[in-house]
Amino acid sequence: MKEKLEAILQAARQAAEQAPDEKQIEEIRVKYLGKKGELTALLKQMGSLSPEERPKMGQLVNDAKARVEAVINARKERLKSAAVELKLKAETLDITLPEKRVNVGGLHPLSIVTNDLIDIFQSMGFDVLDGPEVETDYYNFECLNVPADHPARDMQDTFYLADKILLRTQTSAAQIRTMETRKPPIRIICPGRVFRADEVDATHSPVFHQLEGLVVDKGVTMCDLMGVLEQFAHEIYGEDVKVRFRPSFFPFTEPSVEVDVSCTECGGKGCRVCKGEGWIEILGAGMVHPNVLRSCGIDPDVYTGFAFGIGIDRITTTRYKISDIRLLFENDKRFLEQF
Ligand code: 2NM
Repeated sequence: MKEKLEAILQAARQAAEQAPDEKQIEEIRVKYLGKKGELTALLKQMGSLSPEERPKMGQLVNDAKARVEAVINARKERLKSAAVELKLKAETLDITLPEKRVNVGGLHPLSIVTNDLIDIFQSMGFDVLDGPEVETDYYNFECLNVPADHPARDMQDTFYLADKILLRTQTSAAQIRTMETRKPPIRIICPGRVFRADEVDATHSPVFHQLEGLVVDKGVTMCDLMGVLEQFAHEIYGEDVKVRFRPSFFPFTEPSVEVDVSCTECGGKGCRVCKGEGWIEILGAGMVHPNVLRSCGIDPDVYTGFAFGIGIDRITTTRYKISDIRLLFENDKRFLEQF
């Protein structure tokens, strides 16, 4: 019986050590240690032994079972870690591979310029606001001191949606709404889309973009207007440009000015871009008309203010030397990918 035990032990150990995978090691376990296994069978044969031999032999068989079990478990562990290693090897990432190019898109040139303008005015303490694109005649014209017979009110120039309902022709309406609800000091800018029934050509579009600004407080003067706008012109076009204020007229400001910078193309000598003038107009501005303040419930004897309007499309086309404003609205990827 002892020899038989030795032989089984030897065979089990060898089989376990050579088992190629987890399935076969399980089969070996059943073959030797299972209920009908060879070692279990040996235990059952102990009845034929003498009472003195029985415990000794029992001890030997149980030792053998434990040893076979240990060999099997060790082999199981090794097979398991070998499988994990194999899996890891198969899933290895080659981090030296060049990455797949992802097309992430970018900002529209108008958005780039608008963001730059917002940065400049925010750094001077202005809040950014917006308002509805569909406006009433009251907020778009009446409040702004634009008389009923003014040409801007003509159907030819303004998109009317219904009686006294229109697409805003300037962002001033948003500023009027702010003056009605906020108490001075007010320092705001309103960037946004505006609409005019213009004929489309290289410099005109029925949809364009404006950034209007408004400052209202006690003691605000023309000097403040000039200081802020000169600072703005230098930030957007550089310290070297010259800035010029020309008298002008707007119904909502008095006095009114237009602001020019020395031509960014020729430096002021006169060229195709400035049409030989040496100057490029960049914005309109003025001291807010007392009628406008009054219609917003602000006492013009206590408060004064200045306002300005900047054409964002114009700044964008001059900055990037875009020859036709229509390029800004066609969404041609070949154009947009250049920014
Ligand atoms: C311009 C020129 C001058 C302007 C006026 C106002 C308001 F709401 F305060 F009355 N906002 N913007 C203004 C003044 C706009 O655009 C060329």
